Amino acid sequence: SPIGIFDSGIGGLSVLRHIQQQLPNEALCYFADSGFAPYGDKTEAEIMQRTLFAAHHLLQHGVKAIVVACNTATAAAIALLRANYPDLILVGVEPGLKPATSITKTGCVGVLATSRTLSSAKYQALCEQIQQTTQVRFINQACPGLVTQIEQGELASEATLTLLKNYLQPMLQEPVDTIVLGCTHYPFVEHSIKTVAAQLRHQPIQLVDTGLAIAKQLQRLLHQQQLNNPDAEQTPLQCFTSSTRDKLEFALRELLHLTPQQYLIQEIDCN
Ligand code: DGN
Repeated sequence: SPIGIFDSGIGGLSVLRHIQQQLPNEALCYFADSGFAPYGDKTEAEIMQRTLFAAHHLLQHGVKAIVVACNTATAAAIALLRANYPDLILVGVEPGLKPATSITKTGCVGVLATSRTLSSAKYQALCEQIQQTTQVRFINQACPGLVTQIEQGELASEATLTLLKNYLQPMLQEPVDTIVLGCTHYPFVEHSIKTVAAQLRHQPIQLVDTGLAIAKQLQRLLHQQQLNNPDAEQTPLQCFTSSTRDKLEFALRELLHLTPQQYLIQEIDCN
């Protein structure tokens, strides 16, 4: 049976590509809730409802594990999912503050995420926990509008670069040397972030993406429960979207470099 992966849109594909590399034998099932993106401006209750919907849909397709490949949905709803599905392998994503803490030399780390993630109790608790044992300072920056740009395939347009400049300028006035990509959409604008950061500051900035760590954690859990697939499967990536297929198709081709034979897309009715 497949592994289910879910995000508010195409952002979770930045996690999916690591899962594909790390677990090449596994069949994957991806749910893009693009009809309801961005989650950043939804209420916590709405995000919980969407997350339950996505999990239910994936389970109907027989998944053996679910990766909530969205920081916003993880912060708002992973506890609810765990309570509803206590026996299911569930993996969430959260901003990579711990890896950033071990990388930074200046002790000052920038965090880019949605405002929902940054204001969540889960994120606040993570910051406090780290600050009890280290002197590292976190400079948080919410990035309204950035997920929408990425959903539209605008990875390096003038408008996206201007938005990034506005968000990076304040944190780069501090001695930040490491920036956490605290939203799964953001690795797709990694190149633009580096370009803009280099214009604002000459010292190199290290970016932290948690996709690989998530894939490894999933691998460990599958192994522990002996649910990993020992034989190579040649099934195409099965995708579902709550919006029209075009955005997702663009992302699969342009961002993951898949050929049309390697995926199937189904539009689903969410109401
Ligand atoms: N990819 C989601 C995340 O990691 O938070 C984006 C949330 C959103 O839709 N704004």
